[in-house]
Amino acid sequence: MNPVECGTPVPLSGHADLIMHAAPEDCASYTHLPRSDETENPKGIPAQPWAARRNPVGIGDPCKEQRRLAHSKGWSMNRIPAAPPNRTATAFVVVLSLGACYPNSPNQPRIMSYIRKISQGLGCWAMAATAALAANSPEASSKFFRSDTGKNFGLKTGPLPDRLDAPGALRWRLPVDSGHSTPVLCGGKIILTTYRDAEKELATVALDQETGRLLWKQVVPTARIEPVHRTGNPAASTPAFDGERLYVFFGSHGLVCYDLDGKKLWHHPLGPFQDEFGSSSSPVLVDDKVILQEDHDLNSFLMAIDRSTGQMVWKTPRPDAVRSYSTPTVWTANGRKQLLVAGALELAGYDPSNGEKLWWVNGLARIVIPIPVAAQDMIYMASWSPGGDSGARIALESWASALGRFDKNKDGKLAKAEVEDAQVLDRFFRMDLDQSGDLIQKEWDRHAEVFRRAQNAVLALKPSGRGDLTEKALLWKHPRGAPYVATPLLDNGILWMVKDLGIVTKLDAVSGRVLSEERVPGIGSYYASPVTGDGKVYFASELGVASIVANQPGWRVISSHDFKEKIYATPVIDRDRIYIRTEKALYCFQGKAAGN
Ligand SMILES: [Ca+2]
Ligand SMILES: [Ca+2]
Repeated sequence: MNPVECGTPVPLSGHADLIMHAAPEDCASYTHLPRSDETENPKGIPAQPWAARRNPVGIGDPCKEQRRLAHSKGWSMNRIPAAPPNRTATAFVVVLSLGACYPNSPNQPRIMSYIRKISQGLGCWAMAATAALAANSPEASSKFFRSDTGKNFGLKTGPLPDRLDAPGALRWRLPVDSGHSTPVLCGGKIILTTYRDAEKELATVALDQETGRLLWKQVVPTARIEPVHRTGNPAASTPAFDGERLYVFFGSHGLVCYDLDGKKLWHHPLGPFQDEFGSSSSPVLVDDKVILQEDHDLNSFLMAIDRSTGQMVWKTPRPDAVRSYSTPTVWTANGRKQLLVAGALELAGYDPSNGEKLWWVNGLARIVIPIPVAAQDMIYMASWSPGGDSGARIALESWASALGRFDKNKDGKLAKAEVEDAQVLDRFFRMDLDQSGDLIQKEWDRHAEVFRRAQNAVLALKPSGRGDLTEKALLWKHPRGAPYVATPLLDNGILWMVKDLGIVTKLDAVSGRVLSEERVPGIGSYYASPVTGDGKVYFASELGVASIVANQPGWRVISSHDFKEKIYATPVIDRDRIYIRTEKALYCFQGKAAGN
């Protein structure tokens, strides 16, 4: 263990996969360890396919809502698009001009999320004070994205920094490989999944939570890396943790279980999934099972895997579910646990013991990325995707019309070479369910139906009973403010949401009343979900601007800091520290330091 030279990137013991870069004010605490995974990760092992999570693309993003709000507030609409807007709409009837808005904010990474184990009958971590025993267990003390079921981590956070650029606020910065997964804190370790593009290497790494030093790294053997969306990353799903074992999902490589020392316990192969954007949904835990939701173009399913053996317990097909990238939430209602599963157009409740679909509610977007937020007896579901806003809907023309325009050889099918419409070509892969290279009416109509039924909204639900609860369960519905990727934050009766352009909408969770519609300093897309602690809500934009807003009914921006490194992962708060993962590094900020 050698101290790292202050401020100098230093390759770790003979491998340059992780480099520690000591913050000058804290360099004495930096040490490094040799990697401990040599036996698990031999180079040249025959690899296997695996997939990653990636970002769905929608084609025209009308951005009407953003424009309306920006106009009313006098905001600038400037933003930096990741790609030129696609404005050609021919086969699709776009009932709204695309304007100068950002094209499509894809989805994120984000993805990710989780759940956690909670004391019986109580639904959320905020109640953990009543479950001291559970709170003392390793599992209960672990923290990862939405392990708090959407609430904050309780009352023990803080002090947290008011300014990330204040002197002493940065405890350490550690350059890490790319990845959109959210850091997992467990047993004094920070777990990350990573991807190195040059070597096509997918890995799970463990860092010391105090110092950031590398403890171990495990690489999964892969023959190929499946393509991801332009904003996606193969290391997108956030691991789950139960106090003893980590459950790491690498798309079509499947689910891998490690102990806290990095020893592989089992591997459950999965995929490949039919989805050119890959898979980003994250594993969640309930009872003795690991739950996975995989909604892709074909063969979507929800499944449970035995935590200890890696064997499948049950698998429930989701034949009507087209691609989406949400993650299930565990909800306890009337003393019974349910899996809340959000997919395209529909939120459903499943019995975790056997996978039975108990009820469902329609009214979701055509691509759903945020995860359900569960309160005690309420569920909040926000979803948005291009083409679902009232007055800005995208509709697919009829099959007869499309045939008339494109079917040059009059065989009743549309070959890719026949279609001259960019909007259809953009979606050709997902529409061509049998991957035959041409579209038939059944494939066309299925996609048209998804557009027809899509709704962008925030729903407050109180489901009770079985079957279709669309009408019965709805308490209120808000048509604006729903994010594309970032999961809402429910705290102290306020539902916080951040969507592209940095628009933050705060709703009264009981009534749905708008408390405020404002904008944080960072423009552009938002993939990271907001988190809260110590009276502050932290936001992070794709372009790397982190903003701190006072957690109060009124609106007050405390500070903003530009990392100048892209951010996709959701920050994690633990006591007086906040961990922020950028595309290049993991940062640990501390509120106790001088200057805060
Ligand atoms: Ca044809
Ligand atoms: Ca076909």
